[in-house]
Amino acid sequence: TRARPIVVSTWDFGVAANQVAWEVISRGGHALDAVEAGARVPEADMKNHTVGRAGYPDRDGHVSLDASIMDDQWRCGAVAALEHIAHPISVARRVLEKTPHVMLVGAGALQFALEQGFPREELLTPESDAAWKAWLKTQTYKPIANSEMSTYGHVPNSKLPGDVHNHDTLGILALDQQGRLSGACTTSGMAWKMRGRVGDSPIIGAGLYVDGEIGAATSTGVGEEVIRNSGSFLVVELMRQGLSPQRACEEAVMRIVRRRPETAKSLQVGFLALSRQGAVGAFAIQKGFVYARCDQNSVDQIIPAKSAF
Ligand code: SD4
Repeated sequence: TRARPIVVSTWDFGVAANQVAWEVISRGGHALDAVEAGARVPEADMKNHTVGRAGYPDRDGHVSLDASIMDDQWRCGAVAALEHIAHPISVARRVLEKTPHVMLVGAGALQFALEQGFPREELLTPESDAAWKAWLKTQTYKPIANSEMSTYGHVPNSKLPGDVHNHDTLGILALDQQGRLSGACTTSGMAWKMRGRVGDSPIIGAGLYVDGEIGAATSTGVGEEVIRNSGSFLVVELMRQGLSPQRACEEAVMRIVRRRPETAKSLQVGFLALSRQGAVGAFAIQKGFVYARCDQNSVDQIIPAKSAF
């Protein structure tokens, strides 16, 4: 039996990623190709300061990118703290395909990318450079919840263009016509992070997890909290125990809220999940998390997620 294909991804800018992923799915392509193609869209977007090229740098001015990709056969690849390569998701895919490893980081990841023929580029745009220099004046590291207009990776109260858009990490999950699931996650991480900081996005089980028998999950928000609760793995495991994708996302979020109530009040974490059967769930700590959905009946849909607060 043919599955009903679907693509979902985090945030409103997931719409553009879904369109490209859907093209792959609708011509009978593999979900893994779909999520990679989708993730490349925000990576190339010069207005998106939280993914790929034009991502905001760390506090020392280095743009350092994290990404992971996984299919339904337990095949996965990831890169962390990768510099000078505009499409970390495609490097993660090469790690999956061409190496005996799952994750490459820093200088080694860059070396591998260059060997694989990816061009070395300057990813810090004049706009991001200006935002970083503005940040250097105060140097306060305080991620603002997305509901405040200025979202993660954005300068609070900044007048710089692009800073009011709700742009964040892209997590994208797809179910193709053959019923194959895959997921991808790509980010420049928290703006003004310490050099060498790695978030949840490239960590299999934290920012992304896919189990072909059950479903897939991905996350956005403050990665430290997601690593702490092995968030995406937790969501999928809860689904294995019989929870719907929606209930699984709720439980994973509420575990953070219950364990660290004071911390949770002021930060955002959101999960997005897709079951093997094509059911979708999403939940976040704070209001403001939305996801984009594309299937045969609905394209370019943006759906607000429910939240704990
Ligand atoms: C990280 N989860 O590096 C990413 C960033 C993000 O909302 O999603 N921000 O922690």
